[in-house]
Amino acid sequence: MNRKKIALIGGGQIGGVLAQLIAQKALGDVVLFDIVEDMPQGKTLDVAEASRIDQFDVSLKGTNDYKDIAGSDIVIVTAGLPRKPGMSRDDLLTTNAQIMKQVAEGVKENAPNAIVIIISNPLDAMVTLFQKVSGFPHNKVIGQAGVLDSSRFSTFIAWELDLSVKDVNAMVLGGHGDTMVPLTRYANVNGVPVMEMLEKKYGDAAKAKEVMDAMVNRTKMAGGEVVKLLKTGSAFYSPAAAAIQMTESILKDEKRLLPSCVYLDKEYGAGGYYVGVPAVLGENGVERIVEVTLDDEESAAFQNSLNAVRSLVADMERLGF
Ligand code: TXD
Repeated sequence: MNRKKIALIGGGQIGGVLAQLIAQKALGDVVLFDIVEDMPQGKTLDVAEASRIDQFDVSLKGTNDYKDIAGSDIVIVTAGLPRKPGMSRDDLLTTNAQIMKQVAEGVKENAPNAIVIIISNPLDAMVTLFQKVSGFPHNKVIGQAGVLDSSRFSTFIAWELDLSVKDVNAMVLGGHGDTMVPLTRYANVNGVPVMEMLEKKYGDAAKAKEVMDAMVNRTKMAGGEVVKLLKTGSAFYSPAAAAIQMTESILKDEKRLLPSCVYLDKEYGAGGYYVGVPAVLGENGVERIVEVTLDDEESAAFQNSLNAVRSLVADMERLGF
């Protein structure tokens, strides 16, 4: 049988939606791993029982045993605690680093050839740690943040301009935190610059900038906005959708250009850090990194975000990881 196999490490809110989306899109067989007994078995049973309705033939297995992930083509990691209201993503560092270390060891031992997508927060540090502990090649360890942050930004632009989000192209670079960098100058609607459309709408460049700044700020704070409303847990539908887009690009070798948390050596002058930039994702994982030309202001914002990632990684190392 040559169906693809996708392992999900963490069977919580995002893990459950991932299992359902993979089944509905028939991307491959699913193994849902969690340390909580019976829960992943219950979730996969529930998703599988919709197979007649949703017309899918993939198999779904819930497990508490890493051995079941053997032979996985893709591993998506959501294991870890989510934020509570008032917490920053970085507040999760110690707990989630302990979890990520165990996960990296489990994946290394049981699915050594997989391409891995990390979702757990604080994202940039968790991707760094997974790669360090597993020793997997950098092109096979990728973080999901940019696809979601960019979708959030695009959604706000579509609402503001009162047109279909399908035609909005907007990208967010940098770390997955408050310093992220929504690229306003490149944002467009089927090629028409968003700034130009805002200036026409308001007939005033200053007002257009004010509206754009508000959308940029809402994008930066979008995760927290959802956390505050949910009160327990953080966003889960949209992060799952984002990881599925990356998974599809890899499994089907689509080579889509997606903002992803990838390892940068010389690119962007990053010097050996994981941070969000546009990357071509295909059957080999990260196949190419695209360097966007940044003006002085964008470049300073990107460096600021990179510095935040550097200090997060330094904190993690100080904690002994
Ligand atoms: O865009 C992004 N990258 C993100 C990331 C957007 C939103 C949320 N993001 C982060 O994803 C969030 O801050 C969390 O760190 C993860 C997972 O979020 P989710 O909402 O799915 O959290 P849950 O529902 O608490 O699920 C986490 C599961 C839960 O079932 C635990 O039992 C399990 O992780 N868990 C473990 N699984 C395997 N191994 C270990 N050691 C383990 N510890 C806990």
